[in-house]
Amino acid sequence: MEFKEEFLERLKNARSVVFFTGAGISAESGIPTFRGNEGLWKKFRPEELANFDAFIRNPDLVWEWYQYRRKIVEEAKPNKGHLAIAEMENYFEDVSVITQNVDNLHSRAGSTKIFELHGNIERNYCIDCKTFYTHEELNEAGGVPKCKLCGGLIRPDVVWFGEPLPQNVFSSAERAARKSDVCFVVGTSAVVYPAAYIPDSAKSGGSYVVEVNIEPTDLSYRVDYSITGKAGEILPAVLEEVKKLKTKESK
Ligand code: BJW
Ligand code: ZN
Repeated sequence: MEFKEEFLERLKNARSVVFFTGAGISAESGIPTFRGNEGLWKKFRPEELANFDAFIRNPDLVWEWYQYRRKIVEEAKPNKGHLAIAEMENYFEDVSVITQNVDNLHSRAGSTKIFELHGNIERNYCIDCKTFYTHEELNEAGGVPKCKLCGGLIRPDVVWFGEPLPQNVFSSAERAARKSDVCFVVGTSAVVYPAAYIPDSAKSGGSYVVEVNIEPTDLSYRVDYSITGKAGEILPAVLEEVKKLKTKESK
């Protein structure tokens, strides 16, 4: 695979690298994206399911939707894209993963510095007393579980529309993006805010922004380099280049 010379030069000199990821990076692990032809939203309308009011109106339905997705996630494995990102930690001083995904696959692939902007489907908490529950602690027979301490409804620890992102996570992610030398934007339509500001933060700090996607997005005209292709193919090829560049450097 041939890459632009300017990109290779920036990679060679980079100390700090950020990967900002979306649902597309997990597509090759068999997890449906949100807005593609096979997207999750095609089968379930987001306004019916991914907001707090919908949960209060019909908690069993929303809980069932997350149970269905949890099963897909549990059976999925990190793919070559996730693994290539994790391996980058061997070649750069500082690697951060800023993800919109709730599937935990970056962690399972071995990445160590991860900012989860939209939460994690493996965690749950009580909407009233905020006690956290792992999956094993919940009795899931018969719809949405109730809190053992106060009887409140248990919800997944994810960020729904109209809810704020975890503030400290988002500001740390913005800082990491701003100080990065190269920022990869992988498998996201970049239409959901404020997460979609991350590439702009990177750019404003002088980072070289590289998009990896199977098709053009709203962001494509604003990045330094747009690479068209599957994350599971492009990222391992980038890793191979990095290995070559970093070996040359040490000679
Ligand atoms: C591949 C591939 C392969 C496929 N290889 N590529 C302006 C500023 C701020 C906010 C707003 C704003 N305008 C509107 C808002 C409000 C709203 C918003 O952004 N709406 C827009 C949709 C219009 N934002 C919010 O409500 C956010 N909160 C907020 O603003 O709070 C304000 C507040 C402050 C103080 C108090 C109270 C409130 C919250 C947003 C939460 C989003 N949540 C979800 C659900 C998470 C839980 C769950 O998973 O169920 O997050 S929605 C969904 O979209 C999910 C995703 O993380 C997110 C992004 O989707 P993503 O990852 O980009 O996926 P897709 O499917 O869109 O794209 C996949 C891409 O992959 C495609 O491009 C493919 O081509 C590509 N691809 N295969 C490479 N193999
Ligand atoms: Zn409770």
